[in-house]
Formats: sequence, C-alpha cells, structure tokens
Amino acid sequence: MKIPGKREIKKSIQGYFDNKGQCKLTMSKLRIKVLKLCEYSEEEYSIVNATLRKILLEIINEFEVENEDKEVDMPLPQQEQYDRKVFKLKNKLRELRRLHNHTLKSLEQAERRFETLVNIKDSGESFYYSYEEIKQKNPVIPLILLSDWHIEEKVDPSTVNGLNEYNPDIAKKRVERCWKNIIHIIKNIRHWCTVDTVFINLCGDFITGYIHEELVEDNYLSPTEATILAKELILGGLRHLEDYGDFKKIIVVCNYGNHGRTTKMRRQSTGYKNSYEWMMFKEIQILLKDNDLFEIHVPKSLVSYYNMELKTKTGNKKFTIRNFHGDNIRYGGGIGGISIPLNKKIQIMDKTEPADFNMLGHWHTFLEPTPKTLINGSIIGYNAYAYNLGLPYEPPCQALKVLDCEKGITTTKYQIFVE
Ligand SMILES: [Mn+2]
Repeated sequence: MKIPGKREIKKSIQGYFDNKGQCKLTMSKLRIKVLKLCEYSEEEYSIVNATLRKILLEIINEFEVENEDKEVDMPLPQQEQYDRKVFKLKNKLRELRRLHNHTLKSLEQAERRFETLVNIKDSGESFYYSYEEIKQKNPVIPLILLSDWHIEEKVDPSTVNGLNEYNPDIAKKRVERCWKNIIHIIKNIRHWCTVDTVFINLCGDFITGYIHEELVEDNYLSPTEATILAKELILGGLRHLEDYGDFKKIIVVCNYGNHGRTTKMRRQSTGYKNSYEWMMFKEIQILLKDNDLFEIHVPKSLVSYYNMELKTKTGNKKFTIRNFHGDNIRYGGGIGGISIPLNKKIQIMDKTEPADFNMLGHWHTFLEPTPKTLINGSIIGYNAYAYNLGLPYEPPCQALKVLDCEKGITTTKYQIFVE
C-alpha cells in the first residue's frame, strides 16, 4: 500500500480549483482522481479511501483559508458542505480544548503562587525582644600562647621582598603591643563571660641563640644579652597583666624551645640543663615566688602537662593541657601540612598521657589543625626561612583560646596581633 504525501496530492489536484479557491469537482470525483496516484490491494481500499478523504478535506480547507475573503458564488452539494463544516468545527474544538487545558494549568499555578504569598504575609505570631543585661556570665579561662619572639634575630626587608623587618627595637614594640592587646581581648571576653584565672604558656624560642653558624654574625645580641632582654620583656608583661588584668590567678607554664639551647645539637634528657630559656624561666619563677597572684611552673621535660580542675554542669571535670615547643615533630614540608605529622604525634602521646588540649609553637603559623590543638604564630614574623620555603605570609601574631569552664571545652580562638 502506498499513499502519496499531502504535498504531492495538493499538486495533482491544484488544476481543479478556480482562482477563488472553489473546487470544480465534488469530493467523491476528486477522490477518484487522486486514487489513481495510490498503490493498494483490494483489501486495503477502504483504508486508502478514508485516509485520502481526510487529506483532501485538509487540502480543501487550506484552499478556502487562503481564499477566505474571496466570494463564494458556486453552491456546493449538501453532503460536502456538511463535511467541510464538521471538519472545521472539529478543528476549532480541538484548538479550544487545548487552550482550555492550558488556561486551567496556568490558573492552578497562579493559585499556588498566590497561596504561598498569602502564607508568607500571614507568618503567624510576631516576636519583639527587649534588650537585657547579661544576668549570669559564663566562667572561662583564657589560654594564652606566647612563643617564637626571637628578639635578637635580624629580618632584613630585602630578603623577604619588603614584607617584614625585625630587630630588637621592633621586637620590643611588638611585645608591648602583644601584652596590651591581651588586656583588650580579655575585656572583650568579659563582656559576657567572667575571667578570674588566666593560663599563660611561655612556649619557647624567645631568643634565637647561636644554634646555626650564620646566627653568630647576624644576631643583634649574644644569647646571654638576648636572654636578659627576653626576661625583662616577660616580667614587664606579667606586671602589666597584674596591674590591668584584674585576675585572681595567673598560671604560667614555661616550656623551653630549640633555639635557646647552649649546645650545637639537641640534648634529649639534659635539654633543660643546657637551655638559656630554662634558666630564664627559673629566674622569673624565683622573682615571683612571693607573689600569690602567680603560679609559675618550669618543667624540666620537653613536654609538660597541666591539670585544670573545672566545675562543669555535670560535676567536676579534669581538663589536661599539654604544652611543648613543637620541635619534636618531624615535618619536611610534605603535602597536607604540619597537621598530619602533628596529629600522629599527638595520638602517640595520648596513649601514654591523654590530654584535652595541646598548645605548641615552633612553626610560626597561627593554626588550629584540630579543635584540641593550637599552634602559635610568631612575633618575629615572616623571615627568609619562610620566604625561601614558599610559605604563605602571615602577620606577626600570638594566640589565645577560650576554655569554657562550665562546658569543659575550648571555644573561641583569638589571633593576638602585635603591630
Ligand atoms: Mn622553634
């Protein structure tokens, strides 16, 4: 069976239409003419006939639309007029049905949108809050991390692309700013917390010493001179906290760093015996021994533990702080940063002596690799070592973390900027 396409049929019957779009033949005669174009068997005749009738009606309709404004003057047979009318009406009905469905859909969408808007407008109960003074302030202990001052070391601006400059005069200014900013931060914390006790970790490398050859020619002061200056800067700061901090207790835990050693190589068990810093801490401890405000601890070990007794809502809780300078962590600049070897080290240490919080310096990077570990920035700031390693620039700073006594966890951390 083969029925030609609409265009082919249209072409073959074009001649039977006059210039007004009226067909000179009746529908059945026209159909007989077109039937000749088709190939079909006897059984297929009725299908071909019906299809042809449908196509012809469409074509006639098109001819009429094209010549709509032209006058019709030739009456058509009754059946044909009726067929055409039915066809047109069916088309119109189909179109109207489509339009109707579309309108219904749009209306439904609009109703949904309207409902949403009405719901937003009628959001229910309104709330107005009046200002209220804080009735009960939370007791907290600021954990202050001070380290890596390297006060006698030189940073020549030309070696760090002008990003930093350092010498003992700048060191003195930055240290002064540090102590003063600690008071400002404490005042800020006191807005909604009570602070009676403060915990200070003097975490090493306050001096640079002579541990490398180049430091002998580059340092502004000898290790002993630097130690005396560091001691005075620390004592001055502690006096500042005593005068302006309004504390009931100042706990100071002192850990010596790798730079303060008197020997070329690191000593394991006799590290404290060969450290300018350890000696300095001992002297500070002796000088303040009659002052009840201060509680100064100078451990001999590289890693030290301080047990804080906290009164939490669920009863008394021991909170152990681990302090160490941080040079006992091996890190060669691998991917993932210091965090990976540090976390490994902490896990190992936790197996022997578990701690709730770790404070360390040495890495000159203000960082909190885990919620229970705080690494300090430095006072010396960006230097040739960091610059040559391609480490990101960081403004000189120290660190502070708030220990919430009632919750028994550390919360906010502060970067103590020093310039
Ligand atoms: Mn160090």
